[in-house]
Order: sequence, then structure tokens, then C-alpha cells
Amino acid sequence: MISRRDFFRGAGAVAVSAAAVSKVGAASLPEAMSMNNANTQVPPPPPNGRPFNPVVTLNGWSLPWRMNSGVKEFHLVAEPVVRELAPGMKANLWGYNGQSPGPTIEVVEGDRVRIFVTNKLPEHTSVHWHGQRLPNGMDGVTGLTQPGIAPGKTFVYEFVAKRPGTFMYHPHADEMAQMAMGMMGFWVTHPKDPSLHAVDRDFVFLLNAYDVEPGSYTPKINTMLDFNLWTFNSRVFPGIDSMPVRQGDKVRIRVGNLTMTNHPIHLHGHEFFVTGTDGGWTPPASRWPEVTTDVAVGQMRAVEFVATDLGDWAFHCHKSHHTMNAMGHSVPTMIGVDHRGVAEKINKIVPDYMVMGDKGGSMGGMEMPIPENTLPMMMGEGPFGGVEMGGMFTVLKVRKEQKRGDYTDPGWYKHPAGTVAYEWTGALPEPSRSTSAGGQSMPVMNKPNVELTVRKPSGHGGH
Ligand SMILES: [Cu+2]
Repeated sequence: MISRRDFFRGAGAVAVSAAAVSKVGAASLPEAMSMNNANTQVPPPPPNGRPFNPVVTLNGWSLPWRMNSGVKEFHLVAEPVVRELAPGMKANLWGYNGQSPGPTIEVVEGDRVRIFVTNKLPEHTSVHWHGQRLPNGMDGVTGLTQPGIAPGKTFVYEFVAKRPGTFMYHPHADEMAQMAMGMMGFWVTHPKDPSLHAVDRDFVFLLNAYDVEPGSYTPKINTMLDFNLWTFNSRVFPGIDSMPVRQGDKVRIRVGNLTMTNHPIHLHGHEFFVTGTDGGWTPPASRWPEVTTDVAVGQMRAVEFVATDLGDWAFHCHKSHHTMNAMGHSVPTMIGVDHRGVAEKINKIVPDYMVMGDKGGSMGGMEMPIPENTLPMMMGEGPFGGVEMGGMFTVLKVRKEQKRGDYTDPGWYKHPAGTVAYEWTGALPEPSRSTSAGGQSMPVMNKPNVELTVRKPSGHGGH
């Protein structure tokens, strides 16, 4: 019998008694742990089983297990959850064990794994173990390899985690609805030899997207492309935790994409190599340096770099619409239009009406009331003012003093004197461009002093 203490790995996890989950076979079901908050939970070293270096799930947690006669047993509970997307906004999602996405599952190459899946959703579900080598009947495709898990029922999946690598899990049942509602999770099979592919910090998270109308709580599941909340692990900036690392750390970030579009993931200040996909580790000879890697739908990319340079380095999706939040979508462009006073008038009729500023999209100085339970387009207050970001954005914080294993936010970077972009306050010379012909900076053609020789192409000869 395992003690509660051994089983308990993350702060905020609460045990749900097995009896509350299933009356049948309560004695043999592992406890189902449930997470009650969206903070990053750093897992301690594995309490039993073979050793590995745990990953850190951004705004997520790793699922505890129990060892039962050499088998690693997990208990996933598919259920409706309330997920805080960022302070000020919550969504009614579907997920696993109290949160969405579900907890990260971490095992070691060669482990025999038994996963109990209890369905507390109002419709049937299944779990597909994306990328795994396993018996066909464990692949989790409703109708094809198993019947759906009916509401209230528990199914058991069992296989040997043969291939080390990075995987995902998600339903293969009413997929469009269930994935749009947030049913997904991360899976890492660590190599048998913990020194293989070892890094100092190993971050993981999923890309996901939701369409939640301002003022409402439940995603519109029929949306195909026009989502208004683009998230890292179902969080939007500034609700996404930063990634603190120690200068000189070898860092890996694994990003899985279960949205409906691709995301070019971009890191500032460092180059990285793509060292892994959900198909396995990339051969070293196949790697080239990048600062952006596109993660297509249904793909995982693991990137690695040495955090050489101190600072607060932005890490984000490079699609600019994916770094804005709900209130930035579907608003008209007003650049160059003087609409002072108009917005206030319209606001009296349409309370959630919102317009772009006439000097750009910035909301600076526009104090529009926003509806309940949504987020402004751009937010986040940095040391120099508004960061004007939302959605898929966070910060890699490289610090000299960050202790090994310490993932607490070190605060803002303190720039050495003379290393921050600054305002020029000296005299400005007159611009030295020609304005004689419509402002072009080069002489226009057909002026008397310009001779042009035009040679027309004549046939296909000469080759
Ligand atoms: Cu994106």
C-alpha cells in the first residue's frame, strides 16, 4: 500500500478518493489526483520506479503514479473543469484531473504503464496516445480499435513505453468538440540512461486555442480558424509563467501543437537546434541553427540551446494575431481616422463596442470598458511600460544567480549601465532626400538629363 505522501508530488494536488470515482473495483483503482490551480508545479525527483530528470510543464503539473508489481499505474479522469486562462478570465473547459490541459505523464523507456481512464464527461470519450509504439488495440481510436468509454465508465490502457521521446495524448472520440474544449495532455518517455539527452532545464507545454466570446465562459466548438484566445497550455500572456534559467544552462523546450493552425515559435537573443520531434530525436547531422521553428498541427518540436546571454528574452508565436487576446479580434482598423467622441457615443448603444486607436492599434489612453470575463487585446506591464502582448507570449529569464532547480520568477532583468536603447536628444539634421518630383528619393525617369537605353527582348535566341 502506497502512502499518500509518496503519491503526492505537486503542491495544490488533491486526492480524490477512488471510491468517489468508481464503486466497482475501488480497491484496485489508483487514487485520482486533481489539481486546483493553474500555476507551474515543479515535480520533485521520482519517488519510485527508475530514475529520470523530470520535465517542468508550463502552467501545468506531472501526474503522480503508483507502482503495482512493477507496473507504473496512472489514473486519468476526463471531466469538465474551470480553467483560469489569465487573472480576470476563466473558461468552462473539458480536461483531465481538475485542469486543462491534463497533467503531463512521465515514464521511463521500457516501463510497463497502466493508465486507468475514468469518464466523467456527459458523452463518450477515449484516449489516443499520439506517437507511441503500442498494441493496436491500445491506440484509443473510438469505433476503430475500441468502443467509446461511456459516461461513468473506466477503461484500462496498458502498454510498454518502448520508444523514448515526446508524445501527446488526446481523445479520438467526438474529436472536434472534445479538443476544442481542451482535452489534451503531454507525455514524456525518458531515456533508460538518464545521462542521455540530459539538459539542465526541460520545459514542456502544448499550444491550444479557444474561441470564447467576450462575456461568456464556454468555447464555441464549431470555430475552425478564427479563434480569439491563443494559448500556451491554456494560458494567455500575462498569465503564462516565465521560464527562469541559470546563465550557462543547457535548456530544452518541447512544444506540442494541438490547435487548428501552425505556430512559428520564436526565441529572442539565442539560436537553437531542433533536437526532437514526436517521431524521436533528430540525428545531429540533420540539425541547423534557427531562431524560429514552425510547429505544424499535430506536431511536437523540441528545441535546445545554451542560455548564454543574461536578460529577459521574449519567447512567442510569431503570428502577430496569436499574441493578442479576445478584445483585439474583429475590431475595425481606424488608423488615420479621427473618431474622437464616436466610440463613446456608440458605446452607449453597444456596450462592448471597441475601436482601434487612430495612430495604430495601441489601446494607450483609450479607457474602454470591457465586458465581464474577457481580456484586453494587449496587456502585461513590463519595467518600461506596457508590453502590448497577449496570447502565445512569455519570457525566458536568464540570470547568473538563478539556483539549480529554482523556477521562481527572478523579477525583471537589471540592465548594466549603458546597455539599454535610449532617446537621442541632440540636434536632428535635415533629411537629405530629393523632394523635387513627388518626394521620391531617386530622380524620376524622362528628365532631360537622364538617358535610358531600353533593349526589348527579341525572340528566344542566344541560349
Ligand atoms: Cu501562433
